[in-house]
Amino acid sequence: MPEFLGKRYKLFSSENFDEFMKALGVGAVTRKMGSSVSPVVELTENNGLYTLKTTSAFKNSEIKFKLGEEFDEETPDGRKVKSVCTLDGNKLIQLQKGEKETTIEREFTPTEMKAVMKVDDIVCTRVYKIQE
Ligand code: DKA
Repeated sequence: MPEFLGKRYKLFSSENFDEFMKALGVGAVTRKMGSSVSPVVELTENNGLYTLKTTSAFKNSEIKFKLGEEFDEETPDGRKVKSVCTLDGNKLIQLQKGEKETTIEREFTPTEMKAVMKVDDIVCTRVYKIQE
């Protein structure tokens, strides 16, 4: 079982998140809330069913998926999208299709998780540190 499953990673740094949310049409109040919190992210797996939990004072969200199988997702800001996740080594690659196409690549290491999120020509990078 990959070492990063079941570990909790807390947001440590964030670049371009406001621009990323703006490009997705997220309103000013939600952007402010979204930018002010440091979510904790945890990926677990049980019999091929993966759960990605994101917890923060603003919102808790959870997606459940099987690798390569499309599922319906409601994003923390309320967009309804079709998502598909694949795992490439220690990198979880999520493609979200809605009004816009978004990719979120989360690379897990024993000490941190780095999320690179792309929409249009915007690249947002968020680094999360492992919680002991
Ligand atoms: C995270 O996991 C952020 C995930 C991206 C959410 C997209 C828009 C959120 C608006 C509050 O840290």
